[in-house]
Amino acid sequence: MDRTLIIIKPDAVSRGLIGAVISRFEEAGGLKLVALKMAVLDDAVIKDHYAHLTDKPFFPGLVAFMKSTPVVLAVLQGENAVDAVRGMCGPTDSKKAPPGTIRGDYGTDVQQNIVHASDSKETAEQEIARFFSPAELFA
Ligand code: DAT
Ligand code: MG
Repeated sequence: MDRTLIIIKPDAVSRGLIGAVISRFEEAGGLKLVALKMAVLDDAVIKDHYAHLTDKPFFPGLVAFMKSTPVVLAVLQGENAVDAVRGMCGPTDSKKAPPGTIRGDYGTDVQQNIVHASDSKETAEQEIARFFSPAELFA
């Protein structure tokens, strides 16, 4: 069983899509929610989370977007959860994401793409630890 972190981003939160996004993951075979909360992210945690992007020209806009509303943080567990969830999200750019993927069905563009999902098992464990204490994770 793998675990992966998702963040339901401000575009989805402000458009009332939290339930729709969570339903997609719950309805996909084997994925179980094992942690869930809302939070407003601060600059420091966004910088840690997107450390691979801090030198990109779009980074200041990404930070402003990610803290523009509360987000939903969740941990999903299931067989091959990291790859299964990434596949369900679709590619980063919503305009290139096929219908049937979450980004393809709900996303607007490359920034407003509804959902973050961890990209490897190692990243997932780091990201889960960034946002959840052990007591907030359920078996
Ligand atoms: P992903 O979210 O698919 O893992 P990533 O890690 O490369 O993609 O980028 C993280 C986020 O940064 C992405 O969801 C939205 C933003 N981003 C990436 N490339 C961008 C670009 N060219 N313009 C604006 N925002 C971008
Ligand atoms: Mg990424």
